[in-house]
Amino acid sequence: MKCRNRVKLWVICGLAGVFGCANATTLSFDSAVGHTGHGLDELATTGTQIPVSEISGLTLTAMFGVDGSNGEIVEYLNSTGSRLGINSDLADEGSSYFDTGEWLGFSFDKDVNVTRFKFTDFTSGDSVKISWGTTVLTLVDGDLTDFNEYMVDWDVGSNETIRFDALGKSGATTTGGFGLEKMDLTVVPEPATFALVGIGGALALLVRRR
Ligand SMILES: [Ca+2]
Ligand SMILES: [Ca+2]
Ligand SMILES: [Ca+2]
Repeated sequence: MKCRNRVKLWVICGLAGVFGCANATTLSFDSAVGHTGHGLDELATTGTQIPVSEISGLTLTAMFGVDGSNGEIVEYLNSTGSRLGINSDLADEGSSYFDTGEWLGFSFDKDVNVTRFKFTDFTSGDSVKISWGTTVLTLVDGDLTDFNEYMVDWDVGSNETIRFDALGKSGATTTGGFGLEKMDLTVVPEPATFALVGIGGALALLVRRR
């Protein structure tokens, strides 16, 4: 291989590392220390910002509420050893599940690429609407993998909201409602990173040409 071609290959590989080959990070919404769910547990004020435990420097804003005509309120977000749910004053709701009418929204302070949502106790009759911008997914049990996952490829801009609305079952048992367990995402590199990669590539070319 000619020297210049080899340099091009290095630059391409470097760019691939930045753009395509980075592994997504899993955010876990259970209550274990070191998981983002730990910071969300017992949050009672919508619009609260918390650090994302698994990604240094990334901040999440959590919004939540209950859609209904009777003035129900969310008492607090509730994470357990396996999932995140909502404790509301809806009658007969599951305090660590998403029951019909309960909703949760996430936004991040950086652009992110979201690739996976994973739920728990998502059983026949459960349904979730996941919306982001003009994208609206209404999912039932059969739409998820055997592991209660759903894959997407969403470039979510900073401060855009991903919202989960529980549409299906309710009730204080594992057959009613569902929990949110995990979410995979990658922080999109900022322009400064692109510039550094570009400068690095140009320098490599100059050095090799001499
Ligand atoms: Ca809890
Ligand atoms: Ca609930
Ligand atoms: Ca269920």
